[in-house]
Amino acid sequence: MKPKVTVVGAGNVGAQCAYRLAQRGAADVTLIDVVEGLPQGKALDMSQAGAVDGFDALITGTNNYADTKESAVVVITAGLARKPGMSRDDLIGKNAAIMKSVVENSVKHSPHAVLLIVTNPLDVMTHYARRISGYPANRVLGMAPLLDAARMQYFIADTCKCSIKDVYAEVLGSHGDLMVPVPRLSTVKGKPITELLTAEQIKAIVDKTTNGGAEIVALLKSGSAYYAPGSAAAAMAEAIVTDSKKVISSCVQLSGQYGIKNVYLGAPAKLGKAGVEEVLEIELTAAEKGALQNAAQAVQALYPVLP
Ligand code: A3D
Repeated sequence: MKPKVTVVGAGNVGAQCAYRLAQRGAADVTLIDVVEGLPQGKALDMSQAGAVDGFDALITGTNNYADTKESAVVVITAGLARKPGMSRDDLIGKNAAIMKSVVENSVKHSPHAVLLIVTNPLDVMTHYARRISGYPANRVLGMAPLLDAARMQYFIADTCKCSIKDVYAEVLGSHGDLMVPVPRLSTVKGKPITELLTAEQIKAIVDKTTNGGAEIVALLKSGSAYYAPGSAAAAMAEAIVTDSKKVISSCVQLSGQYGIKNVYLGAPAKLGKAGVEEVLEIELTAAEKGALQNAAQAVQALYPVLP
């Protein structure tokens, strides 16, 4: 029997995550939403796509948390997405209420699960999910740094006119204006982009990465990005259920790394069955470390706003 991954929220991100998980084949997927019929309809549609795309996966749609029982990973995408002109932090009140009920229900039926948070504002919601769940920090993490790195990889590949597969990008910090892309550690086939591109080109890549989500929100006019976010959440859930020990940039609780304690922030983390099995501390310059500490302060300043 395959491990079970529950995806809460059958909207844009949740559906893409469920579909990519089904295609990847490492887990059975339960898709749950408050809207009746929505997860059931999408689960049927995805199951039938298996005939065309050549995968067998058990995808169940439901409105009942009893069907999520004994999930190995619960991916939480339930919540409002931003509209043009909104910051991610504007979502905090409404999404905290949704997060509370989702976490309480999930924990009741899957007391040993790893919670993977996608709902925005990401860094704050991940901290909140840990608080509500009472789980140890290794079993609650957030998706976003992987997405932010993917966006930076795209902008580097586009600038260098090379394959995205040859590009590595390092992004730390928060999922917002204080994100910390690190050009010095971002490479094309091992060569740092600081040796390949001009300072102006690098600044443009950093700015586009930081505003990557807002650019898509402005173009879509309603809703936010979902293909890359859903794929990133699926890749992380798979890394956990397969006990892969892959190092993936994740939103994790820091416990002294980078001089920061008790704050959820983006950093490279080894993922396996226990969730976050190790947070890696990479050597940063004083400026990079300072930027990370600014991000930590900004995220922490939002904690008192939570109910
Ligand atoms: P959307 O397509 O609106 O889907 C959200 C779904 O959540 C809807 O189907 C709702 O019915 C459902 N929902 C609402 N309340 C509940 C509940 N209590 N229980 C179960 N389901 C519920 O939005 P989306 O999929 O585009 O985005 C979902 C969330 O992810 C938003 O908060 C986005 O801001 C966030 N998001 C985060 C990232 C990151 O990189 C962290 C990227 C993209 C989106």
